[in-house]
Amino acid sequence: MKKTIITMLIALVAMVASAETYNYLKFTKTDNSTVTYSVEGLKLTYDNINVTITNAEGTATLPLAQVLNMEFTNDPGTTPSVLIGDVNRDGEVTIGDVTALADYMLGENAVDIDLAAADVNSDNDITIGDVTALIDMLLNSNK
Ligand SMILES: [Ca+2]
Ligand SMILES: [Ca+2]
Repeated sequence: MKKTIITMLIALVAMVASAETYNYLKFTKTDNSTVTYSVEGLKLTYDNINVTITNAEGTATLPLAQVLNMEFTNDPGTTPSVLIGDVNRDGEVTIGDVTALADYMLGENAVDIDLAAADVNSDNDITIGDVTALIDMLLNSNK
């Protein structure tokens, strides 16, 4: 079972994290995007659903189902380019993203959105202001 393997992998990485000399931990996601975290102060915890990565820079959570691979690296990687407004990660900004964001705001737990893309007005918070900004964006792009 894939989830079991991933869970074991995370346990293993968590175990060797302090012994390694690499600077970064890189996750490859099922959509082939990658996220890289500094190992400074790194701590990994996980449950049946998510892996939580805590380091000196903060805390991030990844759904286990999206984790394809993880490895240590000295390459900081490139910050994955986020298409602002593409809340549902389908590669374009459409009314579907407004719906996804609205569902998220309404607390629909099943909604998996790209929080970085959803912060349309760049205030580091997901609020109704982002819904408004997203709608403005759509209106201005004539979609
Ligand atoms: Ca979209
Ligand atoms: Ca915002």
